[in-house]
Amino acid sequence: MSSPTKDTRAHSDETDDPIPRIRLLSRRPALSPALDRRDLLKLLAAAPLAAHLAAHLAAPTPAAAAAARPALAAPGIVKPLPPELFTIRGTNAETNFTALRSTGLHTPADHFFVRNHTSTPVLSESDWKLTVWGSGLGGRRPVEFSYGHLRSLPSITRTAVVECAGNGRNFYATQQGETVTGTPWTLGGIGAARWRGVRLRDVLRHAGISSSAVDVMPRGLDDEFISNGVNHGRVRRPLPVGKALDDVILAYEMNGEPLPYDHGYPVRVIVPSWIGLASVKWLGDIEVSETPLSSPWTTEFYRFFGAAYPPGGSAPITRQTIKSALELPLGASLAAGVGHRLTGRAWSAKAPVSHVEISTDGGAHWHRARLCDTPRRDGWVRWTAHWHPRRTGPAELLARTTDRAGNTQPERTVHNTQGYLFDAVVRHPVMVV
Ligand SMILES: Nc1nc2c(c(=O)[nH]1)N[C@H]1C(S)=C(S)[C@@H](COP(=O)(O)O)O[C@H]1N2
Ligand SMILES: [Mo]
Repeated sequence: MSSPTKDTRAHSDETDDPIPRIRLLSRRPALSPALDRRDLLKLLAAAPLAAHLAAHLAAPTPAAAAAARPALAAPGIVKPLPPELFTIRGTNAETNFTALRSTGLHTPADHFFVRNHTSTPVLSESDWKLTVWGSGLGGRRPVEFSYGHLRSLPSITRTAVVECAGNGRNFYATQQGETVTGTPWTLGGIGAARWRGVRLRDVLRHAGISSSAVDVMPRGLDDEFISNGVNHGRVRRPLPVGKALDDVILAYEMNGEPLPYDHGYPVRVIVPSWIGLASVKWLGDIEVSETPLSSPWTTEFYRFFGAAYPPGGSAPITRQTIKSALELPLGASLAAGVGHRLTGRAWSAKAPVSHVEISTDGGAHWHRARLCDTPRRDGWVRWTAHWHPRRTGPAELLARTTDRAGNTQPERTVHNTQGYLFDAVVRHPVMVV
């Protein structure tokens, strides 16, 4: 979502890169277009390299892409994307918020949104290793961790949401009449899961992080990200040591299962409360530095640019913000004269949710929703509210979250050109019939 145009075939040149990875076999003869991607995946299930290739073949030609079934329309995503669960947005898949209605506090992996800059690499844990390197190791040589070594370290398990910085971006246009660039997510660029893994802190201490280290930069093993002809390299973004040594996890399980391919198998970073980009998937290496680090993801993307911000943009965005969402399609029809149980979710990256208010008359009157879960840091709460519409015609349903630090959703979000961190109350249109 960093840029509206992406080269979905982006991949690296065969440079003398010290870090082993599985690459796109781009010079293979073309496979029969009659063979669809699902057949291919089935056929090649036992061969990870070939499956990786298959994952890149979702849309070999525009004609084939047009003919593809909607469930297969996201190039580079491995898992099935049934249209009732997902809306495809370029290389990404947004969870339909309505589909969360039947799920609990943890989003099942098959419902979890996917945000890919390029495409999912199908890696294997036996070939995988993590390299920790850089000037922040006090002169020590790079240290490698195998998957087995990582799994032998003490583990922790915790619930955290992963939410894209662009979640809600579409409402800058539809609700505020403003132009922004990037993937037009509605509110489904978020999911919550139980992550199990090792503390980044433990890995950094094993590697011998020195007291002069200031920044730590995890990097993914997926293809280099090329946008508008510019190669930005592999997805990476620095974390200050304070955050890296605090609550960051190198996760290998999601909801009690090994990570799915699309969510970072075999190991991903989880950075609680920060924008999803920081939670680097398919982790390959971590640079530890005694001088500050940057990447295109902290200089060009994931900063606020626009009239309200300095000419060079704001500081890099770190934390996510506060939101609420209804588990109801935008534009849903509801019968007049009967009671409806409205359901939704509320979350804040800054503090546990305190309360949620609902307005069914466009914001004139508000009443409290009932919270169904104990609010916790870095998670979300489910809520319900009752509505008995009497008059037919269009209506707007509003839900407004307030957290325990006193943050509440504003009526309008200050514009930024890339449409990050939309936090305003969403005016959810419905039709009473
Ligand atoms: N290596 C790598 N890590 C990545 C990305 C990516 O494209 N490549 N996308 C990031 C972004 S922008 C988000 S919002 C989250 C999405 O995580 P998910 O796909 O598991 O939902 O992963 C982040 N980690
Ligand atoms: Mo994101």
